[in-house]
Amino acid sequence: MLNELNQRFSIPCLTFGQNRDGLIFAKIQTAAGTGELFLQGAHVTAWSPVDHEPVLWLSQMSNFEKGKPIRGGVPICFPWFGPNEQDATLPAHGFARSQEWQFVNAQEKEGDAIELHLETAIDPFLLSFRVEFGAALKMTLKTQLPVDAKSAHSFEDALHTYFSVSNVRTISIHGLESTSFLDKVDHAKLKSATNVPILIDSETDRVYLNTLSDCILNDVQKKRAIRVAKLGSASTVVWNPWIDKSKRMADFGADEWPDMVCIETANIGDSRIQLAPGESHSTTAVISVGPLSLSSNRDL
Ligand code: TA6
Repeated sequence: MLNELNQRFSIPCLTFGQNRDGLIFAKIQTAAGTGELFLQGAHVTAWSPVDHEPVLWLSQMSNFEKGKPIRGGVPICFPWFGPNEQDATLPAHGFARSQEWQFVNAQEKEGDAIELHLETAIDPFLLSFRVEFGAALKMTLKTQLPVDAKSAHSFEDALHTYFSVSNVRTISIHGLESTSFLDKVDHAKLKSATNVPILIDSETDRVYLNTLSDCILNDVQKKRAIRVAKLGSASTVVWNPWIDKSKRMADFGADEWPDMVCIETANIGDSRIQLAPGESHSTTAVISVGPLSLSSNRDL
């Protein structure tokens, strides 16, 4: 399989490798930056635009084993988000992140970018994932319900992006000030808009509702702002496990929580997507890095 991939798809900026547990990954190196993706879960695990520090966070404790989710990067949550409400024995966040995807194609794009295309099937859906590694990281998850499906079906999805930050206690997240949310740290209670940027000072697990807004992650210490733009997504999740939850996760270092925050591009709960036979839906996130764009003072 590895040799076949390297023969069929290898181009100067793309090579395939395999870890000791047999997981195959693609390494990207172009004039626009570097990146990495594992075929298991079509999981982007690294992206660094040229002249920038890594944008995505990956746990030092992560598994890289068959059938186990990777902790960090961009897990794809599908066809449900979080625990399965009907059957608690099913894996959290669905099947997509721990099953092998087929590598379909690699294409060089403008601006020294490269797009990878992968596919998989999760009954009754067909999934296609395209990720462009360039000056920006552009990811699109397309879900199709085949025309011969017997009835309509619905799903939840998320591009569960882990961002690398200098210190989660000093960052601010902008763009959700006027949006109400479900507070999963407080029994999923519905909370009204705070009208201020998000500051993380305790375990945070929020599902922002009915929002098409871009988010800006302002990291003063890293002197950078990360923009998360999106299409086809009506929910945004913001997560940091803080101290206690970090200790309860085996694949997460007890002292790693200050280094990351998740801003997830999703369709969850009332925003779950319903497809009729033959229909499809695309969820897109476009991540870019730039200079601090908002006042460097947290309390705006
Ligand atoms: O996206 C936030 C969340 O749903 C949290 O509730 C937390 O559990 C996180 O995902 C990680 O989930 P995982 O199944 O990867 O441990």
